[in-house]
Amino acid sequence: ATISGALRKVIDRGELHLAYQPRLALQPSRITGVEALLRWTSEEHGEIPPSEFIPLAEESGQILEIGEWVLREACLTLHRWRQHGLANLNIAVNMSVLQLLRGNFPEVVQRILADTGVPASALELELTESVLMANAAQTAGKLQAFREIGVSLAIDDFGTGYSSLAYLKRLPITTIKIDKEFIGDLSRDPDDAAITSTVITMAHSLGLNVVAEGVETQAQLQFLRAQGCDEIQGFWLSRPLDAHACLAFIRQWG
Ligand code: G
Ligand code: G
Ligand code: MN
Ligand code: NA
Repeated sequence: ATISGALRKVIDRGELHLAYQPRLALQPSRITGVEALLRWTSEEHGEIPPSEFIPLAEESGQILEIGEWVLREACLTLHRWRQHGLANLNIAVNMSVLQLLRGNFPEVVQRILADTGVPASALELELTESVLMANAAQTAGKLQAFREIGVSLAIDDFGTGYSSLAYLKRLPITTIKIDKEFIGDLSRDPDDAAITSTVITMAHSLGLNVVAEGVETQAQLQFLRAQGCDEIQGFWLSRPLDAHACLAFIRQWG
């Protein structure tokens, strides 16, 4: 079958799983949570990256079913970890705009939280900047429903799309995730350093939490700490890990 054909049976065949990437707060230094990242190992086609199959699932509408599977699986894992001594751990889940625009998604989220025993305050939903801004008028109202449930909302890949600052103020978001494109060149490119420190300052003045993605080196970490960045993610801390390895990693971090 084609990749699209194989995708149609992906849940029934149990070919999806999640990887988890830890997220570190800088002051004081502690692991605050993980981001759940979807993985597909197709029996027929091998590993297929999400950048390839998520657009297909969005085209077919199957992203709704897959997104629900991701959210449930992520919450089940988090609940297990919270019961095993990591009671304050949070989870961030990537969300497609199609899920957001679907009318009843807040209820779906609420049901999954109730079913799995995860408090709303432990869940953050990530939406990409480009998608949020392209649908800003439509999405602002939808986002409010999630805030009313008590989940946090992050703008992912910040800096790669275009953001109207007016919308940043108006959207009921809680977190900005600075795209790894800016972090990667921090030490070499003064423009990237200027953009990053400006985004941090601006986000803080709007009362938002700032996460830097794609942190790979000690030098990047030191720059971000000096600029008052709240949290980091990236290979410097850890690659995305399977659930078992991620739990062990968080435990040994202390
Ligand atoms: O981890 P990785 O580089 O493979 O992720 C690639 C992209 O896929 C990222 O932009 C990430 O936001 C997206 N992605 C990962 N998991 C999910 C998911 O569960 N749902 C959606 N909609 N996107 C995801
Ligand atoms: O778009 P989103 O932020 O959801 O996607 C996260 C993606 O970034 C994942 O594919 C993940 O594997 C990747 N990633 C996480 N940390 C690093 C890093 O330090 N360097 C690079 N190059 N990629 C990273
Ligand atoms: Mn993300
Ligand atoms: Na990102």
